[in-house]
Amino acid sequence: MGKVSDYVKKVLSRFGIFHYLCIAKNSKQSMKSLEKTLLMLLGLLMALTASAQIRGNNIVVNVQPDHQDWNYRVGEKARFTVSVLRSSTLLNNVEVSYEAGPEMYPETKKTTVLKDGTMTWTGTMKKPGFYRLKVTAKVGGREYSGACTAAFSPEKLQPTTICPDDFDAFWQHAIEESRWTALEPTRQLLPDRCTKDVNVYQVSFQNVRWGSRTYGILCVPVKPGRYPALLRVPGAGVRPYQGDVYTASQGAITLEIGIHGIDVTQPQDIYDRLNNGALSGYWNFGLTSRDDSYYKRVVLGCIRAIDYIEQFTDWNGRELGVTGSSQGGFLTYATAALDPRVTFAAAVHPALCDHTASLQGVACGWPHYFYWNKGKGMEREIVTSRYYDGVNFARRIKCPTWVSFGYNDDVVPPTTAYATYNILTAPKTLSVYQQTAHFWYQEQWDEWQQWLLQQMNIDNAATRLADRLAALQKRGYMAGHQDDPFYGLDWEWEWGRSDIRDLVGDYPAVMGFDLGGIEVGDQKNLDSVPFLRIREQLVAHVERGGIVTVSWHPRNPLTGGTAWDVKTPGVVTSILPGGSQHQKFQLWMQRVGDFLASLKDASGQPVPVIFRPWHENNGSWFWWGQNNCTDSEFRELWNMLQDYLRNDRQLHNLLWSYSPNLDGQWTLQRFLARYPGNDRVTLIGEDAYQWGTEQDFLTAVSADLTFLSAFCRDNGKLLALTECGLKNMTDATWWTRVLKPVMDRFPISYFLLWRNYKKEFFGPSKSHACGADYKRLYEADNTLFLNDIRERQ
Ligand code: BMA
Repeated sequence: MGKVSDYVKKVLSRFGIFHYLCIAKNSKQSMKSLEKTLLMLLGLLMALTASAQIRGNNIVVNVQPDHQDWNYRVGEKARFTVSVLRSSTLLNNVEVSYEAGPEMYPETKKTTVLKDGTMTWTGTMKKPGFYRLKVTAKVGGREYSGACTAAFSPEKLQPTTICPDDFDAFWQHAIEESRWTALEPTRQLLPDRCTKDVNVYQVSFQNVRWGSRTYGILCVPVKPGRYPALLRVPGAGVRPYQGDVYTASQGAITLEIGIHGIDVTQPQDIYDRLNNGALSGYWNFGLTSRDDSYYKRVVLGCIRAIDYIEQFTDWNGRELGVTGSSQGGFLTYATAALDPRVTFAAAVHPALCDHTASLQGVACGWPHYFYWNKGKGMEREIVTSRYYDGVNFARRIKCPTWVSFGYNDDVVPPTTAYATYNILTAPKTLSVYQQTAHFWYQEQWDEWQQWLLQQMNIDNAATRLADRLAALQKRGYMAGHQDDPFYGLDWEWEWGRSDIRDLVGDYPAVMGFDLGGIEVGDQKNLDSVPFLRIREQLVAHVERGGIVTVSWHPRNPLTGGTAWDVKTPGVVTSILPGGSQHQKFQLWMQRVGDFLASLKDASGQPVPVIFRPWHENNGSWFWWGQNNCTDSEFRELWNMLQDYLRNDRQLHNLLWSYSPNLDGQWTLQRFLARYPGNDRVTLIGEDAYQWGTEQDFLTAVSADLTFLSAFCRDNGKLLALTECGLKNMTDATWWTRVLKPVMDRFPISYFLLWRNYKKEFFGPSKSHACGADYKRLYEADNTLFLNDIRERQ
């Protein structure tokens, strides 16, 4: 039964029915008849899955704009072509009525007969907004509608809603007051809904006063662990909930709550009666006072839900998101704005935004409080609405936010959704699906799921790479080489060539590349490799099943010198917020971000990259090194780059590697002084060269790997030698005699030999005496090259 329920919800959602139900168009419309239809449809869908299905209409009204993205500039003319089609061909002598004009304020309403089933229409707007042409054809006693809503400079739309001065004080006080009531949570297992991977419970907790409870469905992965969490807030309506078993099965705790303070597992019939009885039009309840508003308890219930999640010992203490559509979009904005514990938010066609727009003759958010009545005699309601306007919440959000809606939405006007999006100052992503009305497209649903999983660090390119590295590590350690496909000891720029492949017949499993120089807009990196070539070879290696790592030797932003220019103190200080070079460094980060964002495979998917900036920071030869900045400055530096790439640029293909230099004397305290934190690092690698005697190297590297491997084991991190080598291979048996025995003792993921630059080389070559020893390394059972890691991909 559990599976069936989940399936039902998925089916409903995918067919857009769920969201149709989320909002009855207005309070006058009977939810009951809608839900009856729903149940019929559902029965039909399930009955028909094995046989023929009913899908779509044979008659279609198509309204097509002349701009593919449906976007126009103010004053520009949008030309629409209408076609009424039967079996994909134009229908003759069809009667249509149409209305055209700014959204919710049509200027033209006409009826006409289309001789050949087609007509054109031109519309424009003098100020930013949305212009809709809606056409309804009458054929055989039935009505068929189609619409197209063109956007005019939508990025310039601004909401009308005023923010009360005491908005924050009101909500802070309300939250504090609600916390005087203990949560006193209850949890009841729903055995018939559990799956082999997910335990499903009905839970409840007190929200704003004794006895007033929020109910919901909690889904928790069966496998013990610490998981990210997702709060799902509902669309409008009164109904039971199934919970989000699907997301939970991917490795997350999910809590889907209802808002009405009642059990969420009863038969539909009970909710129908409430919906038509005591809760009918609940969105209008208490509109005359901010303290009486129905939504006050609802919003506070969402905050208490976060209080509740925070107590879970199986929550990982990091990712905590909120998402919902329609009324749930509004609640998403409210929760993310009021609660700093929320780390990401996704709002789909968010309702309750910009209530007062209609007072200025502009489309206003659902439930269109001041549309028909034009706000006459409703001063108190207008004041109240400002405390419950998605716009005033959106302004306050700080976490990454994903927003999606359709231009054809006739419940939540895109005018309000876009204006609210524009007011967001948080890192934000807009994904428009022009043609959807108040429902979802499959692609939109998938994109939303994917975004949520990425925010929770589940199933993104970097997580998949981490899993792969962990699995490969059990079989041995991978061989790596910097700049492998560009040049070697006695060749350069030969397509497909590699010193390692020349010698052993296979590419190294890991290839390293460096971005030094990209920050200043150079075409080639500090070692004269064109960035175009780096992108091409990096992607090629991933496409052939290999693994890539990227380092960055940025120039000195204060002096203009190289990464090794450490004569002038205060370089890190100068680029942190408030520093003289801060702005310049923003541009440098932007260029790095542009390059990393461009690393996509042939199907357009981001390729996973082990990214290891600010390496060797425990030495003092780089401007970010030990004596060149304080510990806290270093961590600020790390966070500034990571937050920019992760949050502002939304790059989820980077596996972050913290990569200090061979030290020999690590203590936990010293290591932690600069360590960015477990939530910021996936792989810890050391750069370990033998610059001095073999004995000194062995002593130091053994001590370091003993320390680091224990740290990695205790903190769930991967371990690697992110750079290593013996300059110019002055000892032809160094690899198997010195390096290999050490590596054999530790759970190392890979070792990366630095580049084969003629004057300073670290890798093997067929033309050098060390080649024979490297072959022995290749032949060992526990060394992995490209073919070894490719075959089991
Ligand atoms: C160093 C040397 C330099 C090179 C730099 C960045 O260790 O190999 O020649 O410029 O790495 O790759």
